[in-house]
Amino acid sequence: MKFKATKKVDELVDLFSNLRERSIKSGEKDENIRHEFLRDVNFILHERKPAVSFNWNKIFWFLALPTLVVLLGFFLNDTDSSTPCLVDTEVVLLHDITRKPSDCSLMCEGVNEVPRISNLSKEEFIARYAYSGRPVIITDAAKNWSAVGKFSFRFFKHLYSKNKEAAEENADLGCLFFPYQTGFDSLTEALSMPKKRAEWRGEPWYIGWSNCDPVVREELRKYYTKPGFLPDDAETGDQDWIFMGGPGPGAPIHLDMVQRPSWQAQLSGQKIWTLIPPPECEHICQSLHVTVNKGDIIVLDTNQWYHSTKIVPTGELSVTIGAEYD
Ligand SMILES: O=C(O)CCC(=O)C(=O)O
Ligand SMILES: [Fe+2]
Repeated sequence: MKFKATKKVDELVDLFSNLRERSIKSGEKDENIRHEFLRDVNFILHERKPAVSFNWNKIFWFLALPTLVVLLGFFLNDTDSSTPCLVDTEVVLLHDITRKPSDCSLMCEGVNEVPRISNLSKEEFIARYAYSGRPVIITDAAKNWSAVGKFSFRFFKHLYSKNKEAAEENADLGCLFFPYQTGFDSLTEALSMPKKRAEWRGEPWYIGWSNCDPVVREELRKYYTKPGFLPDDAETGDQDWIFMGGPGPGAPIHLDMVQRPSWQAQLSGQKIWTLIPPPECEHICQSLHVTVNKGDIIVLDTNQWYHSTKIVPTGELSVTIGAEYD
């Protein structure tokens, strides 16, 4: 029995490896292959079907599918450590295929661009955007924050040199570091890059991290306030998310594992976002591209929209701060 299962997994691994090789040969990027793979699995699982009554078939798939996914992830991660994996971790894949399907008519039906609105009132924000999943840009909403122009590579280097432990990743607390294509092991290492590189006269870089250190949080919040369009009783999360880097690719396409929508303020530079609806909404919703300018705030449910970013060459680093809200 064990042998049979292993053989099946081997066959699946061969199948996916061949597919991947063929796609790479035909000019596809590895990142897109992973994305398409996850979206296809998603589509199969989230496609709305008439309710099926309780039966053994359903129970079998309920038990077998997560097992298969875990086995597949394990084998793909383990078979050959010299080639990049199709599936990074079983957790990401499991999250992607077990997430709650989106309400497409609420989040994206009829949306063909991300609206840019100035002076958005709390009432309009609550009625149209806050909890619908519809993305929006509130222009100039962060323009008067002193964080604009203040938050920079030098600012963060100084801040974390005074709070060394805060720069260490702690996944249990949710303090994460995203090196993207840089290969940095930690925020400490990233903030120690040579001055020349930091000033964008060396190898390109883009990084992101979340802060959950109370001292750092208090310091950061001296320079910004809760965005004015958020409902009075809305809590903005304790965790600040910061993304920073120069022209070129930002975050690759992904879906987050957060439960709440987020806002992100562009404090310096300019960033282009690509938003892709989840597969179950593809038939009625479309992908969107939008540019966020310095001083603007984008509101997005990163748990429902697949998203990627690209930094525009403006002569300034892109620096953003954001948080979830409820
Ligand atoms: O700002 C970026 O480049 C990516 C941000 C992101 O992925 C997020 O806020 O969920
Ligand atoms: Fe994200």
